Amino acid sequence: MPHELPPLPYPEDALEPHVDADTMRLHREVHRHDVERLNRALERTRWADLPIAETMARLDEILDGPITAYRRAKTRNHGGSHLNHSLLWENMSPRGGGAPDGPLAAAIERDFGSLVRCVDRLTRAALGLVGSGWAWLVHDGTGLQAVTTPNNDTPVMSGQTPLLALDLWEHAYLTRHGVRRREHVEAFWEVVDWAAVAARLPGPEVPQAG
Ligand code: MN3
Repeated sequence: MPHELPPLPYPEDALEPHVDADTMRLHREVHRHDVERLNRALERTRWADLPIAETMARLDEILDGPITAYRRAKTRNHGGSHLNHSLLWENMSPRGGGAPDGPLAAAIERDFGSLVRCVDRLTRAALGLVGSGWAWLVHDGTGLQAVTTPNNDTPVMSGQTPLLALDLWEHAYLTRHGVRRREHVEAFWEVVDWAAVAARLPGPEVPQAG
């Protein structure tokens, strides 16, 4: 079964005025093209049917051998795009914004001091990234971190659990904001679906018996 563009969980204009419909249409096309190119890269290989998160987590192990260097590079880029964008759509909602509660609020308080400081750390990371890439709220196994990845690299490649994805490629904001990445980042905070972010938080470790 080839990879498929996941349906958008809301209409393309649902995030107006924070994310405009033209940007969303272009952005969905970017994702669609990357899914097509990912499928071409994996065609007739034994890893074509793996879930994309598993492929990205096991990239070196799965795409082994000198003749697969081209496929590995293509899979890293287009597979990362597919995984990252799939998370991005779920991270946003017309009912977004506001503040998290429950275990996510507690974890943010513990690891950043407050939601304001968490958002500030992520914003500064996003504005500090040179070139195309992503900013992330991740869980690293012990706590939350604000990190960035270049290009379409994804935190699962280094064993981290991505909770929140912020797209910093120019296609995500050029239409609406020109080169003003800060405007794009500030608009993003208005549509973040904190409940969806919280749902990705790993549960407490269950001690292994004997
Ligand atoms: Mn994008």
